[in-house]
Amino acid sequence: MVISALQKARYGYKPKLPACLCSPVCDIAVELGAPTEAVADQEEIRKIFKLSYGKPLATFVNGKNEKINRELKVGVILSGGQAPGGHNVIAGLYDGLKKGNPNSALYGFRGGPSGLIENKAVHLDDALIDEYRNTGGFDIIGSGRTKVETPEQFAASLETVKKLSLDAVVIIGGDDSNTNAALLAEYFLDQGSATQVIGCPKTIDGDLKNEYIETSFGFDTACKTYSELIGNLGRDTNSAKKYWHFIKLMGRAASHIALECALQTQPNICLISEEIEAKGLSLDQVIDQICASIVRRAENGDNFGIVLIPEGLVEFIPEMKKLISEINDAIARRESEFAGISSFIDQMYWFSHCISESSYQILQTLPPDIAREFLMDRDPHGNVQVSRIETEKLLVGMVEKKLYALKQEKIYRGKFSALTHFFGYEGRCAFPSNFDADYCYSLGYSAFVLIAAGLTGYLSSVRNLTAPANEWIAGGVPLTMMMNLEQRHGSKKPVIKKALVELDGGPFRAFDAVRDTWAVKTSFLFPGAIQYFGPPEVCDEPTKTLRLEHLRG
Ligand code: FBP
Repeated sequence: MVISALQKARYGYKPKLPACLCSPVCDIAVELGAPTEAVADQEEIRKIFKLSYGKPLATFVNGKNEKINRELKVGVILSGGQAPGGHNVIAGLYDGLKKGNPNSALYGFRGGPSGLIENKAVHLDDALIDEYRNTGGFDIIGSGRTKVETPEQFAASLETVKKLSLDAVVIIGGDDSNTNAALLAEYFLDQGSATQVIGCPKTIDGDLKNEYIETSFGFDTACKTYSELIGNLGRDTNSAKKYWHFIKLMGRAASHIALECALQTQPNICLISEEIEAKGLSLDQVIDQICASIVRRAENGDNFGIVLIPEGLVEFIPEMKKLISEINDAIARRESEFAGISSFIDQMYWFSHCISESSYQILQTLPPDIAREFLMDRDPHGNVQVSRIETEKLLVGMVEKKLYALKQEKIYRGKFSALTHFFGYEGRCAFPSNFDADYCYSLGYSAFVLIAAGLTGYLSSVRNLTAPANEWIAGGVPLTMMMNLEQRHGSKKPVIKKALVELDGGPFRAFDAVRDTWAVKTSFLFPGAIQYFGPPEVCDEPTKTLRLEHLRG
């Protein structure tokens, strides 16, 4: 195999672990706290998770652990979108298992949850694990978005774990995948199976977090990668002074990525979906905001700038949200009928009868290419695929129209030339930053300790993340503790609560305090590429989001 010089150098990187996990495994004890409750809808959640509800928090401490050396067989799944550090979760889990007992075995399920359902297991050994240490991507076993939801899929998953005699399954995924992990843990218990289920918090979107999960892995590296690119564009446009760059950033519903990148690069404008929803702003009002900055900068002779747009924006603008939800409902209600309509014109005609008049009018006023993107297939969770809607192009088109009108009124005298970008896939498989490499390895190692302790229905948790790694606190959080009921596909379902940007939170307040200045005055920062070797203040610094959230705590 031919590898790059950086890949070779990263093989030699030894991820840092919390002090409690550096001891020999027989000296890592598990301390259990008091029983826990779900964040909301406790009675309903308790009824759904009869056997796994309300488990105590687990914290690892120094002390004797006699159970940790038993031989274990574990299966691991990478679920959902790629996030830098996934390979290190698997490496940490593997190393923990082998330290516990050299005869323990780890199997990877290929292609995500479908690998568990269809028993596509691959035995992971030293040679394979070593090939992927500290590298980005999920290619060691692949990932997928299949949801374990039908009785047949649950039964097939049980069949697989029985066939492989697995002691545990580790699911590395986001909020939906870990909701699935909780349901699977409950199902196994209900079926009298001893197979445990442990989750690990993954997603570049950064929306799987709470008091005990300070961040999901991958957010750090992805934001630093996008910020490098945004900084480069900032410097380019500050040199040539002729383009406005409209940059859409991944993140699905939450605007955490856009906000973190704004804090790292200081663009002229960063839209925050959660704020737009809270203020009930229409699309026209959002355009007015962008144009206000363009006009003011043009008055200073600055006909260039940077605009950051969160991927999920359209779902937070009231009239667009209504449109999307009506489209979703119409498709869900008459799925097979809709699937039979192939041409865009016929689809539009179909919707003219299936959604409200006001929503249909909006759909009609969208440029045809964008309207087509609104009608594309939903993901397996029934969500619109926001990564495929070119919001950045929609905004540029509307801004051009508005500026033309302002020119007629002699309010705007500048020159507007825009370029659009979408940064998402570019950051999901980057070499994990030192932070993500260390965090992920610790999460995987902690998953092993939770399994050895016989726990099920837990999410691996590593906290105190703004401190040096040896001061991190490791343990596990019961999955039911993070749940509430939400409307999904027409009925209330237990789900892990998604963490959106909090408008009274440290990161947003820090941004709010300076954004008016950035809107007019060029204030770009150029963070540069992620550094893997060098002083800790350059290589190990966590995200600004994490620092600012900790300040509040
Ligand atoms: P996860 O929530 O599964 O981690 O995926 C996040 C994400 O990268 C979003 O930011 C984006 O909207 C979506 O995945 C894209 O999905 P796909 O990889 O299926 O195109």
